[in-house]
Amino acid sequence: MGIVNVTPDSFADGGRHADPAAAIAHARALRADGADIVDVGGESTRPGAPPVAERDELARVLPVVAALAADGAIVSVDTMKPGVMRAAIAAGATMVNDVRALTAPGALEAVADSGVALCLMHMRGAPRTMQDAPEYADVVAEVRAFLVARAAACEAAGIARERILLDPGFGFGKSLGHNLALLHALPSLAAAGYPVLAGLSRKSMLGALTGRPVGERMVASVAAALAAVARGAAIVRVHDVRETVDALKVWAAVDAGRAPA
Ligand code: 9MG
Repeated sequence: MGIVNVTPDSFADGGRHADPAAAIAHARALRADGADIVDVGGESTRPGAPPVAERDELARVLPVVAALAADGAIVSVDTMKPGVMRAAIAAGATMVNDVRALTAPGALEAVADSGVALCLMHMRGAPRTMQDAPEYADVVAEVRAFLVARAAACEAAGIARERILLDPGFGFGKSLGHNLALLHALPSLAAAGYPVLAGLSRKSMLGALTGRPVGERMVASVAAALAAVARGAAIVRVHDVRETVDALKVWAAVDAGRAPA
């Protein structure tokens, strides 16, 4: 999954694809590099990010979603707002990626009324405050229980199990230790029976491990993506699609022990 931020303030590429034409060109390049899905977002979720009005978010994402869907791309919309979910689905998005796991009023219904896929992510708190000393008694058990409960709520609302993915939400209200515990324990989340999506690309946990600023975390991001796939992730959400695809090809061939067909 390639990341397309149509925002002026995302942490890793803020402003570079802020207008729809630049975002469309970027998404097309990510597809050419091997992205199977493009995730289009119009509101930054980086720690401390201010909220964006629905009207502004719609103006950012809808032209991008529509153009990519017309290309035949699998388009995911990264949003917490039910109104944006509905409009993006009408414009051709076939997946909703919600960092609030459909907890906003009306979000469950917006997705249940459609046939699209859904990523439920765990976040402790809200983007503005989530990194203020997050605490857990058992981060792995708590994140897993939250996600499984949200998936059950979605299924009860009529969303078929096959449409649901789970994501532990690396960096969303978690310390470095929490993030590493979750990555190490990814197989236990995968054992819940839903495909797992992992987003580690360029995140501050990689800066903490390597000492590198955000613009120099590509190698660490590729290593993290490989680690996530090796531990059961079905989808990795990344900025550096070409490098990640290359690394995954090598890893998959070694894992299979034979040349690709
Ligand atoms: C929007 N967004 C930013 N980071 C993310 C992550 O790790 N997972 C998902 N699903 N979305 C994310």
